[in-house]
Formats: sequence, structure tokens, C-alpha cells
Amino acid sequence: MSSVMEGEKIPYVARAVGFDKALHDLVQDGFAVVDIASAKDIDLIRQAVRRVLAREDVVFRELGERTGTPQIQEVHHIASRAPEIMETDFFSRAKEFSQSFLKSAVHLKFDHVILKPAMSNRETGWHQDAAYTPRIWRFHRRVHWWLPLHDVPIEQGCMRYVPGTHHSSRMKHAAVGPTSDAIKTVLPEGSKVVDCPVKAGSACVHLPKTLHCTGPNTTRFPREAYILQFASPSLLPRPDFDVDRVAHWLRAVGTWVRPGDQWLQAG
Ligand SMILES: O=C(O)CCC(=O)C(=O)O
Repeated sequence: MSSVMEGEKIPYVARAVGFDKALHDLVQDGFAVVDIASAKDIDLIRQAVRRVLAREDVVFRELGERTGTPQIQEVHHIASRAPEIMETDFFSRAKEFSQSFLKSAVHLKFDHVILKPAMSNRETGWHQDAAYTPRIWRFHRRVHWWLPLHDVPIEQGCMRYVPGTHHSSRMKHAAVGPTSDAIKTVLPEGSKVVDCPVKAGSACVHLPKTLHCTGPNTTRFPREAYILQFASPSLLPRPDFDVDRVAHWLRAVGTWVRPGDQWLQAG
């Protein structure tokens, strides 16, 4: 029997599962690791991504800091330049899963690739994807997929999640640094962190408010991940204010505006 010493970090590790269990995990924890892509699909997506990255018009963003050596490179909108990605079984399976979860039709809302060069040693900070969009946009009805294009052990920068945070409110985020295109938040004290090392063919799936990060790549190999987000169609923007926070404001206003307050009587 293993014993856990006080203050010791408990290593929680997630394992890839099939669709039904993954749907259950996503509802319960706000993330899941799913067996989803064939070697053929991974190969096709890797080649498509590399072809897009080699184009002259491609814009590289930096999610670490611009120090002269790339730390975490990001390129947006891969599938529009490599539509064959949308023909893969991976794409249709991820779409079907997202539809089952959201109980609605979905469409591809956004896709990108994130690369961590060999030995780049930089973690992608803790964040909620929802914090990247203005509050005015309702950002609930989305499912986000992170598909690495090879095995990713912990030391190569796998995904890390805090289970249950998909129910939390939008946390305060700040820029990672003055030269970074990314934002980050603070990991709440006492959070349970689950590492998700994956084999090629598995993907991590999470929700807009699930708190996550990826670890540094300390290996001699680059880490490549293709990421896509499916969304339910929505006709109108809906403000992203959570019910608890609104209730809190209303209570606060109720305390300030008591009947009998002088300024009320003054009018
Ligand atoms: O690949 C990474 O380093 C970060 C990925 C991520 O945050 C995401 O897919 O939401």
C-alpha cells in the first residue's frame, strides 16, 4: 500500500477511454482523454499542418515570450488552408461526440496548432479558454479538442487539468508577459491537478471554463498539437456572467439601496 506524506504532490494521471465513458467524464470533470484518431489521420493532419506552416504568408504567434528563440509557437486557421483535415475520420468523430455532448448541431468555430520546440522548457500558463473571448459573447456551448500528433509523455508538455472547474466562473487573467500573445491565471491553492500524458491517436477534450495548462517540453523532440473547437450555432450574443456573481451583485445592491435611505427620500 502506498502512503502519502503530508504536503506531497499526489500524481493524478488520466487514461484514454472510449466514447461513452469520455462523455461521462466530460460532464463530470470538464475534461476527458479519448481514443479517437487512426495513425492514417494523424499522418494526414501532421503533413497538412507542416505544409501550412511552411507557407510564406503564415503568421506565428508566441504564447511564451519573445526572447529571440521560439518558446511556444501558435498558428491560427489551419483547416481553411488544408481542408482535407475536415475529411478525416478524426474530424467527423470529434464533431459527432461534440454534438452528442451539446445535444445540438455543431460547426467548426476555430482551429490552430501549438508547437513547443525541443527543449523549449516553457509551460503554457494556467488558463480558461473562455477568457480569450469578450464577456459579451456567450462561450458556453463549445467543445475543445487537443490532438497531439505523436505520443506526449509528461516531460514533453502534456495537458494538465483541474477537474470540476468547468462549473467555475471566469477567472481573472493577465498577459503572460509584455511580449506574449497569451494570458494566464493563478492556479487556486489546493487544486487537484491531473496530468494527461497521451499516446498518438488519443485526444484531450475539454470545456470553455475548464482550467488547464500544458507542461514544459524538456525532451529532444518537438511537441506538436492540432486543436479545434466545435460550437453550437447561436443567433444572439449572450453575456457571459455567471449566476452566482449576478446574485452577489444583486445582494450587494440590495444592501446599499435600503428603503429609508436618505438619497432615496431626497428625490
Ligand atoms: O498546447 C498547448 O500548449 C496549450 C493548449 C491549450 O491550452 C488548449 O488547447 O486549450
